[in-house]
Amino acid sequence: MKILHFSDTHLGYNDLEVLNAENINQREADFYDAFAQVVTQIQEIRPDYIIHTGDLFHRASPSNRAIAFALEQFRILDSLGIPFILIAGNHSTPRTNMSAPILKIFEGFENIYLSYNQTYKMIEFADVIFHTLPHMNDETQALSQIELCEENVHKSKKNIMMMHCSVGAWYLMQEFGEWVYPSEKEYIFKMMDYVALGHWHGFGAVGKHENVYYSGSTERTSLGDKRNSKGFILVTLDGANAKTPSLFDAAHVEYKEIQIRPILQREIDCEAYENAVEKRDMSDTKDAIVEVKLTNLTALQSIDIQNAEIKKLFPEAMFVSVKREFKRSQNAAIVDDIEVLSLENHFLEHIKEDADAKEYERLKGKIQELFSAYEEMSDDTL
Ligand SMILES: [Mn+2]
Repeated sequence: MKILHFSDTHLGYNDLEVLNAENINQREADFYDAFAQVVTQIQEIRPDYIIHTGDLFHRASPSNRAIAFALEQFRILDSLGIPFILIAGNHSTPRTNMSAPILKIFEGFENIYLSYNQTYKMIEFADVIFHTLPHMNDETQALSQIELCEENVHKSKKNIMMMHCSVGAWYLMQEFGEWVYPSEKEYIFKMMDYVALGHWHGFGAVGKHENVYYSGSTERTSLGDKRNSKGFILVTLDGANAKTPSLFDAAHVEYKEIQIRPILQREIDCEAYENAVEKRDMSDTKDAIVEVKLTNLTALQSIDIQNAEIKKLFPEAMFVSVKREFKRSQNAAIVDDIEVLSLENHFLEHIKEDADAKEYERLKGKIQELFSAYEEMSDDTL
């Protein structure tokens, strides 16, 4: 059995005030493109089931363009004759009952199954049960809904759990109304063949669990997300479970990348500004989002060097953002402002002193990942 899992497509998201040739916000178009790439892959792979774990749209009330795009893509998916199961995430759940859930518009498609009513819903097929727990505004209800899920596990079929939440506090996105899955209920994961998660925007397995995965988002919803790899999961479950129901067969999980606009980081050392400008690395910057960090700035230089001037240094980039990092010896108030930026390097330097080269390399990757996760969390607002 092959299940294609994707999530957090955030249709309708827009950013950076750059328009494309069709006068559509370029980043908004990027999100449509990412979604369409997954649909193309679905047409090639032809999985047995398709699942989406929330935040289909960026907002609870998306724009007409986002809705029209989604309907067009859903028509393609529906025509494949493959069951497509979707749950609501925090972004697509209205916060009051004044507004209807947007996923309702997909009711009536033959092969599309929806879960948006803020309660547990079991979606059952001949060989598999999808246990869906969509986003719930009222967290006090969650426990009873999880217990319902637990009662409905049937060992004669495959059991797939679908949620949009943070498992533990680690995967919080610092957004309004996020839901943290209660840790005392994590034992349920062992009763499942696969647990499909949405909310966290990076791909990965969750902690000690072998069968619990975030597929990640299909694009980045903030410049704080430095990941250049986005995609979806293809899960393969074999048929052994029915014969040996007491044994848990680890799901075979494959991560498939899509092509997204790269985000690149470049540094210009202002201690030798002219030289650094001359020697700047322009490779691969065509159509990329380029984040230029001006380092060792003095207060005077900072006034002199205009962002527009820096942007001109990377003329082929789709967008250039400029970050300023001041010389250490400068005014403490200025240093405070850029604390997040320099803390990472400061920390790396500290590690370098204490670790041997090999260990440093290993830790460096980990530290950069943690810092980018931190930055994403602090940047990612509704
Ligand atoms: Mn999301």
